Amino acid sequence: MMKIGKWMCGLACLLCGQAAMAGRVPMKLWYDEPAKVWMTSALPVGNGEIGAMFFGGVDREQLQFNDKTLWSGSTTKRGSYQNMGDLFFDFGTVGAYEDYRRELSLDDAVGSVSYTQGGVRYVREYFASRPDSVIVVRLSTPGSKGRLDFTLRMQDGRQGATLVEGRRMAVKGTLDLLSYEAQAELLADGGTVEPVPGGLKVSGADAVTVLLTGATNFDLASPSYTHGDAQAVHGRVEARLDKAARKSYKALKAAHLADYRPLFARVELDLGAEMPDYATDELVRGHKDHPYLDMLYFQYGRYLMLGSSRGGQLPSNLQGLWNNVNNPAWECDYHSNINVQMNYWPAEVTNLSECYEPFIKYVSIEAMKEGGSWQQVARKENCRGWAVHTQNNIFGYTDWLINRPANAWYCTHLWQHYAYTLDKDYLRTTAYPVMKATCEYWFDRLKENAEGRLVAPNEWSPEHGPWEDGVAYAQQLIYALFEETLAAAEVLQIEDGFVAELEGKFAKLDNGLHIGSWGQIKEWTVQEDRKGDHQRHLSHLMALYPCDQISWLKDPKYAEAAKVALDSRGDGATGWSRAWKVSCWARLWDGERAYRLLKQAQNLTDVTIVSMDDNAGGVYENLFCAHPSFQIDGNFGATAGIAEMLLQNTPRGVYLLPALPSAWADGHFKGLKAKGGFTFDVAWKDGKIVETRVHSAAGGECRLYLPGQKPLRVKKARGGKVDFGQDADGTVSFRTKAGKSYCICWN
Ligand code: FUC
Repeated sequence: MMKIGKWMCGLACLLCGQAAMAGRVPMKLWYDEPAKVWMTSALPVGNGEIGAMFFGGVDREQLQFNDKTLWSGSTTKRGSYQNMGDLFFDFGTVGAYEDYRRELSLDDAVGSVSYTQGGVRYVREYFASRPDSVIVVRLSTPGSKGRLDFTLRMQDGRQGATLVEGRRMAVKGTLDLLSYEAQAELLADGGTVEPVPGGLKVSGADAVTVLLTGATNFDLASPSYTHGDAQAVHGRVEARLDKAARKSYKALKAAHLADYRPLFARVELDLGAEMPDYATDELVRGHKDHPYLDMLYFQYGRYLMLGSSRGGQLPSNLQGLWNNVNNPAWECDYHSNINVQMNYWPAEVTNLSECYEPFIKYVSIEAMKEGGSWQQVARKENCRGWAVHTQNNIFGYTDWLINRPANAWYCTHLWQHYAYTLDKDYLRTTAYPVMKATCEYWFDRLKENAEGRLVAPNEWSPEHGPWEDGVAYAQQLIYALFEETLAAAEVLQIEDGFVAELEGKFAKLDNGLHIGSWGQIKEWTVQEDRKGDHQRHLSHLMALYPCDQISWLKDPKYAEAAKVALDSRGDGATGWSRAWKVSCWARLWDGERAYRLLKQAQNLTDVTIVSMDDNAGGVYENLFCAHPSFQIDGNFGATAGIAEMLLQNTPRGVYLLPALPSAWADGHFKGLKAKGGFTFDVAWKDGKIVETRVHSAAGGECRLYLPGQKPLRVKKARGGKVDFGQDADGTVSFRTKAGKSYCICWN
């Protein structure tokens, strides 16, 4: 009660336009010992394009780092995502230490390590700055002077030589197509710095700042996939370091916080829990039901998205951008049959629309590249438009099984970005041309079946079963593509031959919803679905989530059949699959089941090799999702799933708390987004909404689906009654003005 009351005061402040940061529960991962294993316990920082993992070792610190564009391979060779390199800090202090703490603050995107050794308090901070394009490490000894002694070495990820010049170190090299370079600069306050083989030795310093950055000459938009040569990369890296080195540590950190904090703070989730006293590994191991874990896991997905998907032209890959080896699982690539898509499920709803941009660029640039490899895949099948296979590198190379419906799936993402932002220029210039080209691919590819319905020939259901005509996966995705492209044409007021053809084809399209012999949504047309088939992909339930053709508010018999099919898949599975099931159960408004799946998704594991075992998925100590091995899709999928439990876009309007489990009886969220440019703040008590505030970015009618919950009044944020209507089915609607906020009152 206390917490809700406090928030409602906060709400009043919010309504006056002031940020209600005070009282926010800190979002932190923390541990009382150094990390031992990169995958399971080191902690990530990232600025969206470059990132690092820190271990927090006392005798030796390792900072492994990445640039998202560093790939071997080419337009004709798969290659793989690479480790860029490591920084090693050797302190040479083998001895006891105490009061050790290793932390990652999600609120600030700052990592820290502190401990006491030999009577000296050692403190380190780590962050990846977007404004300055550098990773920063600060070492200090508060209260002591001249006590920092260590050797810093830089190691190339491919065993290349390390160049040391002055206070700077560099590694560089070439891969199949790309040139890369990374540089680090050491800035010491006091003491001495001298070169040693492969590094720099610091003696008696008061504090040290290390700046690190890296780049390649990758350019997605260029036909050669490169821009400039090794010298140009060198110039770029050097310029970044020169600029950053002119700033004080304080100024670098201030710029980082000013950039990051407002983005992260857009969304708050409070499930009625304070930050517990347990270290994060202990929290997952022994106190998994503590709601703080859900708050943290939710926000971790947002943190990881900001860290791996800002700027540039590449989406986050299978590990976001964090990878310490040169032969990662599945090349740490772009898988088109669930993984890269799941990475973007939380983007709009959790208010990180700008993080969508790299994915949108990747899809729109590759799809529209004249004669590019995605177009060639389509031409080989005598189709216009474009298509991809399952595995994709960053140079347009696409292989393993063809996954034609992925083109429609990617387009649903292009549409999502519009549906939330209502950015018509983006829709006209970027999304619509790709959506149109994709429809044309399917115009050329679809065929009529015996019933006169249009079906996709010879399709699959990833990654099992036969190839057949008209499987649910393909039909449901093409349905979404056609429906959304028609909606886009309407928004853009396009009425031409293409739109007329699309209308005709949409009317004849098989929608992929067929109910089978045991009451399930059928996965295939000919082959019988096996009850109890626990295959991890839920490809026949695309229409339930992430698409929306299936809803209790449309034709409930399909929602019932989806429930039967989902239930048959079971609760086990790999990391991302469990996360997907959270969203699916949320869409079916079964909060307890969604919660159960979320708890399964948080099973602690230390398995670091690839496993397809139903029982192996979960999380590591560092809360990276374990497929296993580490796959970040499950992190993003779980964040989206938690959001889906709290807010849903339905055919009758925004449904607040549609799948609230009893474990989250009291709480509030702030800043979740719904389609149409609406942002919601909601507080609830005993499972019932007590306060709602909605901000309208674009104006228009705000529609809420609130079965059984009649609001007393709707008012403008600064007072003033607003007329609203409520239908018998629970739909509340009122008109909004762009830029204005409204309160919906329940008591
Ligand atoms: C898909 C999945 C696997 C794995 C791989 C990276 O092929 O079926 O489980 O996630 O992507």
